[in-house]
Amino acid sequence: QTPSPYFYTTLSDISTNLLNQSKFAHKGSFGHVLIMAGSYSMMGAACLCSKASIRSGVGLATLYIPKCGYEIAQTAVPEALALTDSNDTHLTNYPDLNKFSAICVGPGMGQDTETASMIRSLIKNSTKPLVIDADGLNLISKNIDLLQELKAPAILTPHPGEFDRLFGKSSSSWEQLQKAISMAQRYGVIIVLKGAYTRVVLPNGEVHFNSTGNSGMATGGSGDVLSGVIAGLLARGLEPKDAAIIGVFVHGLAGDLAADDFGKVSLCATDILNYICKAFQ
Ligand code: NPW
Ligand code: AMP
Ligand code: MG
Repeated sequence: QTPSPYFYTTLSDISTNLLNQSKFAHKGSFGHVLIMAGSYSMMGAACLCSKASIRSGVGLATLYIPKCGYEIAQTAVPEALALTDSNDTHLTNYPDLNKFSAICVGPGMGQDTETASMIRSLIKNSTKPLVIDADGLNLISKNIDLLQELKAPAILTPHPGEFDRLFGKSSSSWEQLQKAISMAQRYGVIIVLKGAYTRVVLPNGEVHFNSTGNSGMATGGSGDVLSGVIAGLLARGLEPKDAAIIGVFVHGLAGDLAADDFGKVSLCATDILNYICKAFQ
């Protein structure tokens, strides 16, 4: 009998050993994440994402943003280093990737054609593990076989609308899930199909349904926080599978703890961010 490929992630599945903090640790022990995000009018996404990576225990975070975002980033996320692109309003390039241990690309990035060529080049050249979210996914959807050119492990974090843009519309959420399984296998990527019971789909066909999270999280910026959490864990050195499953679980738990205090109606993405620490505890 073939074992079921379906799993349900609960607290007992989360290995806290993976989050050990050695007494002798220094910030170099916990990786350096590069967050490539933001554009004119969507700097909030870049700030939420980078702050979430820091709350998830990464040693250092560098936020790569268009020039218009420099003062915003330095003020809103003083913990992050800020590096600017040569362009004022959107990203056209990426920095030297050598010193980074993982990269998150896409939140609030916009869909300019120059940003599209930047992401094509990033996908073909990065040997560092990638989290691809939001406009990173929207840009790839115009040329899906780019995923065949990935050199590094990648975690894609689409909401159902982004998933449809990437892989075409499905007639039901079951059909969408089956498509996610075959796409994860075809391209050798992890697909985090977001929503209630977010499904983490692995290239080996396993699907891990998440047990945490609530409808209060259906609010702008929630997903930008999630991609930051996963990227922070990835940069810390977790395997992509663990970063995705634990990241999704912790993000949902932060949302649940925030909803306990503030209620689902008023919950906002900053609340999720501020409860990541309680969730890790
Ligand atoms: P509908 O509404 O149901 O018809 P978009 P976005 C669908 C940035 N942000 N189930 C939905 O369909 C992001 O990072 C910046 C089913 C609609 O068609 C991105 O870069 C913020 N369908 C950029 O904005 C805060 C679903 O998808 C479409 C679905 C655009 O991202 C906000 C909407 O999605 C935001 O994060 C679901 N669960 N969810 C900032 N403060 O800087 C969505 N859809 O067009 O991809 O827009 O997700 O807002
Ligand atoms: P995004 O659409 O990219 O901002 O992502 C939304 C985030 O909020 C994802 O992590 C979703 O899983 C989460 N979310 C949205 N709606 C719900 C819901 N009804 N139940 C649980 N989580 C949700
Ligand atoms: Mg999003």
